[in-house]
Amino acid sequence: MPTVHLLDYVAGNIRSLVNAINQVGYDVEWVRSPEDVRNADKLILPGVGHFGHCLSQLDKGGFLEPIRRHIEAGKPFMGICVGLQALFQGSEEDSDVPGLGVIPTRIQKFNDSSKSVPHIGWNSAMNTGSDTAKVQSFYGLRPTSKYYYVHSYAAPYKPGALESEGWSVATATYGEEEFIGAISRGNIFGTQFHPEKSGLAGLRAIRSFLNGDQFQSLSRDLVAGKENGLTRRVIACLDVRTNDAGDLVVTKGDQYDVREKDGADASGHVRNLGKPVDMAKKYYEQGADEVTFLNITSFRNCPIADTPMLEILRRTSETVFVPLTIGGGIKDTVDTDGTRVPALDVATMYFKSGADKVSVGSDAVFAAEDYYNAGERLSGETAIETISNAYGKQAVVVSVDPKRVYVDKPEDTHHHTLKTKFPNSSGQSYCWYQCTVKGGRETRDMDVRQLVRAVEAMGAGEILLNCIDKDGSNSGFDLELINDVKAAIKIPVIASSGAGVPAHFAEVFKKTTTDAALGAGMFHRGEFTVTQVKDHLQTEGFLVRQFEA
Ligand code: 1PR
Repeated sequence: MPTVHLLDYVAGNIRSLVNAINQVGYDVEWVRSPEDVRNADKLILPGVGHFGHCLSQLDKGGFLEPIRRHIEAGKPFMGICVGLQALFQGSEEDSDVPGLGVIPTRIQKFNDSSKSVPHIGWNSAMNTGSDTAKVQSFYGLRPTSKYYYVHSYAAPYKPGALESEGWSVATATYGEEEFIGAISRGNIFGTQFHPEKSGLAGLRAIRSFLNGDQFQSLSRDLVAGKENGLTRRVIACLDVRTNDAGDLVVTKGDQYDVREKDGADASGHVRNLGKPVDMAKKYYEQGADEVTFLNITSFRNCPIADTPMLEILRRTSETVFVPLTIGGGIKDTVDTDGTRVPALDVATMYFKSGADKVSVGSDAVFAAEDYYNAGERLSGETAIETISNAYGKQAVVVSVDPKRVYVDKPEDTHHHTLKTKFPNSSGQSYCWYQCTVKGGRETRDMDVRQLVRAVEAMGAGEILLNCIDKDGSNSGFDLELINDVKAAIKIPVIASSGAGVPAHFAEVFKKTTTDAALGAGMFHRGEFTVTQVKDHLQTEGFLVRQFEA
């Protein structure tokens, strides 16, 4: 197999990139020293997290000069995400640390006054020349394709400026901001998106770069119907646990109770809806924009390094090229031999096995309690902070499991209430959302707004907003809860719990400003496919990404 050199200079999820490179027929040779860069023919510089941290690490390792020389020598170079940003002069994220300066402008933060930041999801990489009669694309990028982005900083696009210097540019638009999604000149290719997480469209970009296939003319039908912008993100969630026979299965509860209690099988057994790896692949091929695994029991009886979820991630990431999130048990832990394993190390094992994000549940509630008890001071030691600092905030999701608590009037509780359109059977029409831990088994004296604000301050990048009352109900999302949480924070929110039909997805995108929506039971029971949800959203006028075969 031909090879490509890969520079893994910060801890990151490199596994999915390696899988993607293998998938398109190349082997990876690791760059361990500056000397390896000098010997490289094709070089890929991936990057996640903080610009300043990445660039200083490269500098400290003595890599910057060899990279510069590699580029100047005209050898193929590809930068991904912060690897692309490294090509610029510098970044607002850390103005003390210079970039390589190959592109004479600076990276800036997205404006978060009117939209969620980070920008997470599937957006365009649309060649800026694509309106002309003959459309020339670079490295297999197509105006009709969508690519997976996750970042808070980007290079703003100024029409014509870089093109006049010989650069080919493809852009994406987020809110009112148009920014550089991909760029190329001569031997250089950079993508702000993650091609390794962008399905077949991303694999095509990697393959084109590795094969040296820089320019292609596109037929008009590949350009027709193009629409720049972020698509509505649809996520498939798999709750995974061991059943009574000891097998790892995808299950699904009603209000978090996963045992059969009625119908033909009223056995009280754990519901078995299928095998995790097979189901993840099925949803990927139906067009799921992300797949989330929640380990809803923590397999405490085996060493952490042998946790079955690690194997599930390894196998899934070989064939599923969209972001994978793993939740359940992300916290400081004591291993079976008594060794203390910090949450960061637990997360690292998952990242190395193919996860792109970890989802913190119960531990986030405990950390938020400590945060308020300390007068809203950060300790720097929580799972959220340590993982976010090491891997970037985009890698940390907080999964929230709230439950409605009804009261007669707001003064009856010190928690934030809302007036609901759905009073309870006693006629109470105010409610607050109480946080729970341990899969909803224990309630805490904290409301959902307190929790999301605290975890945003700690560096969480996204909220997975479940609702125990709605879980498994097929009655639609809790729109009141979603709007209430969205109003409290800037980071993206994934609406979860209650989806029963495709119209529920259209409803949540119409009536709330949620950034993404997640379904579980309706997909697992085979009632609807992800494709049907996307088709419905498209009919309703929403921009979606369809699976590219
Ligand atoms: O506390 O960090 O170990 O994390 C445990 C994780 O497992 C949390 O994310 C928690 O939400 C989840 N969890 C724990 N117990 C259950 C359970 O069901 N017994 N599942 C559970 C949570 C909720 C959603 C579900 C949606 C959509 N599952 O993920 O998929 O409600 O369902 P629907 O579309 O069918 O209505 P920690």
